[in-house]
Amino acid sequence: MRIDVVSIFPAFFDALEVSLLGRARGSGILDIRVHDLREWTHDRHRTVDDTPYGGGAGMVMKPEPWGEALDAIAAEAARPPVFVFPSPAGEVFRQSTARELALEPHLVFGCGRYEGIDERVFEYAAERGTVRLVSLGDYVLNGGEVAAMAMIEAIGRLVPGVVGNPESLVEESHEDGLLEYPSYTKPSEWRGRAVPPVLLSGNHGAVAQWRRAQQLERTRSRRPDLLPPAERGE
Ligand code: JDK
Repeated sequence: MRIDVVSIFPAFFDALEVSLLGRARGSGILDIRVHDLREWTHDRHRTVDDTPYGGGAGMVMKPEPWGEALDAIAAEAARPPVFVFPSPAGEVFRQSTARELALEPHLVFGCGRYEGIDERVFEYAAERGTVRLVSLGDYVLNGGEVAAMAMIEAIGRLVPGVVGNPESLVEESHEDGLLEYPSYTKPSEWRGRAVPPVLLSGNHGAVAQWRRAQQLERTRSRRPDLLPPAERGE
């Protein structure tokens, strides 16, 4: 999979060189290229922002550097890519979104700053590929970079060959939308706290039942929105 990232802060993406995704990049499974938007400015101050038409606080990203960036990336592309613009006004990014995007051969992440990007950039991108405005969640970040990093990690780990043990992905794909059960490892007693005895019993049926009950209880208490209305209780 090819991923291009456009940002005025390319250093945010240095962390993509470590861990699982770093290895996948090294092995060529993921071809991730990070671009500095300012490379597509032409003035002395490499200006990327300007005041908003209609007034209001803050600055808006100018369309011209974005137009040149998208042209340069689209010119190299074999097929029209999917343009992902992190935005507080986007559709919410979910595991299902990650699964859809992991099937694409080419993603382009456009990371805005200030109060966002001139709206015409999204219209222009839509003429050169598919555009998705995507929110990481209902809170406001200072720009798209951290959201893009989270999305790239969630998508990248679903690309075949990135995760060393694909069994963990198979398990996830069979998940039922409940929260996970709690996990424990050695020692069996730590600072006066014992591991739940059922997990040491060797009784696989009892373990499965206990884990299921834990999943339901945790989901009811922390994420009742994930349960079907009938099972939500109070
Ligand atoms: C991309 C710029 C910052 C700050 C104004 C007024 C209410 C805020 C944009 N999930 C998520 N959260 N935040 C982002 C995200 C923020 C971004 C950019 C993504 C580019 N910013 C910013 C303030 C506003 N806006 C109405 C919400 C807008 C993604």
